[in-house]
Amino acid sequence: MAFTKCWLAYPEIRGCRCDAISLHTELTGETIDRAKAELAEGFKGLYGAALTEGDDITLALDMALDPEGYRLKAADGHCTIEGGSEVGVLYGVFALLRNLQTAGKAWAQFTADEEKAPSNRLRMLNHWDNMDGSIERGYSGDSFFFKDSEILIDVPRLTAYARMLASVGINGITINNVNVKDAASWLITDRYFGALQEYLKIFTPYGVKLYLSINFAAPMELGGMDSADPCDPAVAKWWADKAQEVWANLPGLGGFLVKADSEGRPGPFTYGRNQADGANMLADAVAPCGGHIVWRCFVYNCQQDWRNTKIDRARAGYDYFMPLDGTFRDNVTLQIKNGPMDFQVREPVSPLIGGLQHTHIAVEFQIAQEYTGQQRHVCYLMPWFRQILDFDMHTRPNGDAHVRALIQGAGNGMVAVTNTGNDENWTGHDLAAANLYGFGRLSYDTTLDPAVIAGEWLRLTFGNNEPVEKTLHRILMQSWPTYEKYNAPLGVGWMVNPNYHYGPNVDGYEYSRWGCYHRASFDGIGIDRSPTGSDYCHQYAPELAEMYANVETCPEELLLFFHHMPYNYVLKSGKTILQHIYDTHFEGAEDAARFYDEVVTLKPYLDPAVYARLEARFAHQKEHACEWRDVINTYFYRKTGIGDAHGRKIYE
Ligand code: GCV
Repeated sequence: MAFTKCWLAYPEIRGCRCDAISLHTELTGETIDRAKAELAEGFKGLYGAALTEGDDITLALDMALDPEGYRLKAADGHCTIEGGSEVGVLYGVFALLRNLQTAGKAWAQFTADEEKAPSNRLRMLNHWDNMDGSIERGYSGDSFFFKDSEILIDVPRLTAYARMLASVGINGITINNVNVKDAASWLITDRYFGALQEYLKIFTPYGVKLYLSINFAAPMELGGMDSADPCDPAVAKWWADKAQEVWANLPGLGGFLVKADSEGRPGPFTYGRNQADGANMLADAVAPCGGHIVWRCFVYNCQQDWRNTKIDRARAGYDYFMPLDGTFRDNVTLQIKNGPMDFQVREPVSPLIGGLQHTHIAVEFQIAQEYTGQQRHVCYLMPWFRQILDFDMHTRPNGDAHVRALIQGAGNGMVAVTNTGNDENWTGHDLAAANLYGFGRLSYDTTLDPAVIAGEWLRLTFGNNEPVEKTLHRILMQSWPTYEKYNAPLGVGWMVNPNYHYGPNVDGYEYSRWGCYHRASFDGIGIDRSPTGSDYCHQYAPELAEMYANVETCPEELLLFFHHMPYNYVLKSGKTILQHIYDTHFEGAEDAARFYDEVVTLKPYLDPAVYARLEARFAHQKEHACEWRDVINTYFYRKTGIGDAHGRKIYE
């Protein structure tokens, strides 16, 4: 299937054409070849210029730089790009091409003086692609990795993807779903080594390490053993031999990603072992091969009884993993979802992120928008991710405990469940590509301003096109607050259709086994997570625990996450909770209608195919936001019998 070039289209910088720009380098190798090819393509698009030999641009190494860092200097038509390694040089080349576009200047006028090192070592995407070609929580077509239990080797598409990832500094991908099903268990066998070697050839020169999700019970499924007990020496030996075989065939493989004891997946609990027993056994198996184990912390009881108000799913990650701090091997990273629940539009930062002091961690984000509009609603998530990175966990009395600091250093980083599929535009909604671009940029530099990232992405994608840039920038920046307005109120989450997770269904999860309740009654709503309830709030450092425990100091956007509150409780705005619910839902639907009206004005300035896709998505969002508004407002009207203070229509 044809595909767009996304932010690597290199649209012409108008009025700045030149015949040639020349390059000199003594460096050689595959990564440098990719860097040169990128410059050639970029200059052809931006300036109509050929890349020739000469000294306009020099590529070199400077071992004093971070291995994935670069230094870019440009003035008077001359530019030097130095990298701490060949990949650093490649990143510098992408930085040059990006900066040229955002500056929008002629080559001779362009100046730069920038030195960068990545904020995080691990900057990874997780694909939830199944080997039948479907994608769990995929909203942009089918997998471009798999189909009918085979690995697809679509070199142009894979190469385009590797370029996109490298251009924003992503350095790892897991290609198969963490729910390892069917043929996927066999990815670590000779059935698939040949095809995976082709993947290594494509991704490695771009600095992107390949990872595989594995089935913890593989010794049983593949090895015919009767146990997968991590403390059984025969199981450990099976994995050690397997690792030797895998790395002998797939040299350069990054490692394995594991979802164990979660939502029906096998894991160490089956054998009375803990999560560290499982992770460390695998870590020891892969260590001689230089392998890395990324172990997910999304472990909770998904067979809960809603009648039991003592169990709190939010507590689970911390309760299971915190006692194990310091016991994980050095080549293990614990991958922790950004919040304690599951990618809701608003959640507190997971206390486990701050709690663990002696364990490598990566924060897991989701750009697939499972609960934030599924790439049919616009929801630019970087403002939300940036808030999370900026959050101070207060867990290092003498040091920096902002999330962004806690994920620095070896073995740590950021991961996103990705939003790509084989749709022509990669991400279904054209604006969802801003989340892929943005996640990469933010993981490389956690201090970047989400508004700046959005501006870059727009300029790179649409060229210098003022009406488009201005309008879409405004929409992107308002999109997450808007989505939150017409979604579940004040941090309580989960008012969605079960399984599908799209569209409003206030009680969809209320009486189920999944542990995600809002406990709305005739007089109030929210979960008591203070000491009178589950006391989840004491999983945080004392300052935060106190803040969350007290209704006066609890941030209002999370009030119902932490407290069961009466509908007539008056918020700082002077409105009751009930009126706040009504107002935000009316406003959210109005915002969505305005987005549509604004997008329609862009018709003359957009490529017709892009416009048609955008118009259809925004029309749907506008209508669907009304559905959200009406379902939620009606629900609370029926619970309370109290109407809108401004007399607006609430259905009965
Ligand atoms: C891959 C949520 C999603 C599941 C997903 C799971 C996870 O529960 O709905 O589709 O499974 O998270 O993160 O493992």
